[in-house]
Amino acid sequence: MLYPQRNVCRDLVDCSGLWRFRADPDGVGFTEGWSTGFESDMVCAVPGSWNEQLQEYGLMNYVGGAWYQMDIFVPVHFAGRTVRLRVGSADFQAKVWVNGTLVAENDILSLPFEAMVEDHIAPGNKARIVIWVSNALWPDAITPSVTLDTYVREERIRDEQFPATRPDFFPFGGIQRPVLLEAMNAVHIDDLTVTTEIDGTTGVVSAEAAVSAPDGTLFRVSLPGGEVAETAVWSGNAMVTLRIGNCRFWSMTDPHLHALKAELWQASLLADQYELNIGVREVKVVGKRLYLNGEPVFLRGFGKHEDFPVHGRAVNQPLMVKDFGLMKWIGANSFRTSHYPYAEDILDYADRTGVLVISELPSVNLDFRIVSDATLDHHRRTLDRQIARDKNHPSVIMWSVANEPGYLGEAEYKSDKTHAYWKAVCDHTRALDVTRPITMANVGRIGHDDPAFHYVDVISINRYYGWYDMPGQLDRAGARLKAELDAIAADHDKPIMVLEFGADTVAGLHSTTDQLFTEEYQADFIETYCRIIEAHPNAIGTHVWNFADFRTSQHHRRVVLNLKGVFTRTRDPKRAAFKLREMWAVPYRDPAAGEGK
Ligand code: BDP
Repeated sequence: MLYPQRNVCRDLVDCSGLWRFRADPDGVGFTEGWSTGFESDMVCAVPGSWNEQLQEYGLMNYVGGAWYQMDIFVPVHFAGRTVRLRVGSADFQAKVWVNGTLVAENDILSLPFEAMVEDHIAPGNKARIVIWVSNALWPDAITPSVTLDTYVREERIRDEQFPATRPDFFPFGGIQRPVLLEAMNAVHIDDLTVTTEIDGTTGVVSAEAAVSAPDGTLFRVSLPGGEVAETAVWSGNAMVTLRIGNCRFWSMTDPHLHALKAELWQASLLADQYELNIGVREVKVVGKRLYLNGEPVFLRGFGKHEDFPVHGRAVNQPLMVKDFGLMKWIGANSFRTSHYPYAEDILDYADRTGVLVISELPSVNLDFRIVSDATLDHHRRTLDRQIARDKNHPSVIMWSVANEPGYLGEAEYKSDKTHAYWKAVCDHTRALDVTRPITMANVGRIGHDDPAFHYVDVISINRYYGWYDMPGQLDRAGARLKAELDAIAADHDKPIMVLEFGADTVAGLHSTTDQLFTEEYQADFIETYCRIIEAHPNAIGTHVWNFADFRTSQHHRRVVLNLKGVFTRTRDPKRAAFKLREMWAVPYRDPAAGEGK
């Protein structure tokens, strides 16, 4: 899935801006024909979440459908060309009409979708784009819905969150990434898959294309160093391999990108061109270690969120640049896109800056009492889309296929059905991408005999001893954490990653003794975990929960925000940030490395 671009063969129109907006809690828009256009005084900025933006219009906690409309001028030179409409994300479900014709429907969370629209537009005129978006989830989604009834039925009324959501982050709604119109020739590259290998000092780059082009069209790939390879298209496909001598490999310290140029030629006519920044690197799990270009790596970093005042979950480039600056300042080398795929801008920037990314699917708190074939189908289709979108990023080193399934500790989780589910999900992931390891974030309530551990390459656990359990008692918490790491290591010869651990902290609250919510406690909590994890021979990383405070649904255990950030929501450092900076200035030392000396 290629991000639209502007070059000698392609052009694009960015439809960002103020779209006409209308909430539709009762779904009347469908019967009243809003898909051809509707009246409203209200606007919503795209990209943007509607919640904080339209708080004063009653939209803060709104869960349901809403309509967006924009009349966009289609340039004259789009005439006679193939035109692709691409919605970067519209959470969580959407339908799109162009000049009254339904062109796309989407139920894949937080990922792009597209439609070819040249038959529905008249270049030189405006085109009306209408998008219906709903931030309501459904029971079979890979992040299942909950309602007030769920809490009542389960006799957990004190767990009710408003808006009702199981995940511990706000269900922001809206068109949160750009809407783009891209023009290209009828003969064009639909997709490119680039994989890289290291052969001594040589970089081996394979570029495989899916194309709309007749057999015999020339597919040509070149690199800035002068390497070129070409082949004839056959049956909509083409593949070439290039070798880069004395290659500068992509790494954390030298994130070198090569601007790969893929082209389609019909005789002497250039029909299409696409430029892709690639990094030559190899990721592998061998035994209990993770390797980048043959060197073991220890991941130090965070689970994050796309979350900021007013913008909500929308792509926010100044914030992105700031966050990467803070990660560099603190000494982090990696983050996880908890708990959904992030905007492409963020992955591009990670490619440029050498930050490693665990790319997580938008699957949170799967409930194995209600998981169905439809859930597995949704999981597989999401994998298809996410891997199609993110496969060419050198920064993406691992897929996390879910966060905290079995969250309620339901008995159904430890069953053959769950084994079959994770086997199917991991098999599907490997069928799509053999070049990256797979992980999944296990929840404390399921403990360390999680069926998924048998199918993933890296075992990941989220743990909160010293917070939800054993509050204020870091000695007990640390002993428990160590015992659990040992128990997992005894059962599985695989790397272990601690993907979440953290403590809510009110910036400015202090205490001389261990006290929840204080800055000192958060710093001590994180230090205790980091020391235990780094000393464990199976551990390959610590990701603190969370990088910054973030908005949640309303619940008595959250003071507007989840306060586990080491930075506040507006990015001021808490004491733990300085503690991490001090600890992460000291290089990781592999406890197994000294053995036998
Ligand atoms: C974990 C979840 C994460 C929460 C965190 C917490 O994966 O989304 O925000 O706990 O409780 O269970 O802070």
